[in-house]
Amino acid sequence: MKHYTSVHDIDNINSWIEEAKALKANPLKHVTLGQRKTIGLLFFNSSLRTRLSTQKAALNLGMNPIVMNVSGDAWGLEFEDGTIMNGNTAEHIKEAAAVVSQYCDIIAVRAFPSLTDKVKDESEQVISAFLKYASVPIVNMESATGHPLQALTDAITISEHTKKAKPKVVLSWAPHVKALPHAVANSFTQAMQKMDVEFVITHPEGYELNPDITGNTPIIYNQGEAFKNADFVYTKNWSSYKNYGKVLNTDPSWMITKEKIGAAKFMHCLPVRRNVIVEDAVLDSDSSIVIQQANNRTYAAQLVLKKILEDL
Ligand code: SN0
Repeated sequence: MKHYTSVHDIDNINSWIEEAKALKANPLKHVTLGQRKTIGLLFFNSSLRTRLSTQKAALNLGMNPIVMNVSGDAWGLEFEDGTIMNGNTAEHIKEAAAVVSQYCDIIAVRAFPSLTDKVKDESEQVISAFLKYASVPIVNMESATGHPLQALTDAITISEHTKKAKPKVVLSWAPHVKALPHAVANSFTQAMQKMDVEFVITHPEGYELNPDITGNTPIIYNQGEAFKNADFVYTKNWSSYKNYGKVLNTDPSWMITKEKIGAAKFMHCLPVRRNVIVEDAVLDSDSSIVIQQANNRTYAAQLVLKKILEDL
């Protein structure tokens, strides 16, 4: 594999899940594959799981990770072509990506959307510029519209925890005080569409995700109805897509409670706001598999890096 920027780069999700489970069973099996290879992790935004699990994955493959908080520590980067750079940006992505490519065999990038400029966000300005100007493989560690490492993790976790051949999986919106990206929900939707699951989405009206992504997936505006016979309730807040980046609703009746989810397992990519997105009683019970889910971040990343290293 050359790059991993979207769920569409997963050619066969079932075989990827099995490969990831094998890595989890024997994480150091390929510890010489990445020897003397460097991965650069570039963060334009905060991270806990992605930053640590991707380093852990690289170390399990014998790679050397180097990490930078680009927005805090690097020069202000310019992404527009032909600009007179007499403002706040000191370095163009053309030079930056070319330079970092000389230090790294793989570059992984996290860059969230503006949530103010839909056209710019959908153009995936940052990840596209790295794809264009870097000369090494690029891994998406959450971009404006997708979080494919998280989605692969989620697919692995559902496969590990399901008791049925075809479980019912519900993606539920939940309230949040801030405007959050669509990336996790988008990639989760794309992953579930590739898996053999009964998949439905529930959210208040006005919170429809990009219809090009949801496609034929059923959208049920009544959360209780959507949760009937659910095996997995995957929860995430996102801001409005139609009324781009706006918080239309913080209705606490959409919060996930123990009563609502019944016997279903609770999943969330984390970080999660307790008693806003989900009540303590869920997170502090066996219904929650968020910790096990986060552990799988390492093996999802390790599988992706392994596939890239094998094609270097
Ligand atoms: C990010 C998001 O895309 O929603 C990252 C998730 C992996 N989440 C947040 O920004 C949460 C911030 C907050 O204040 O709760």
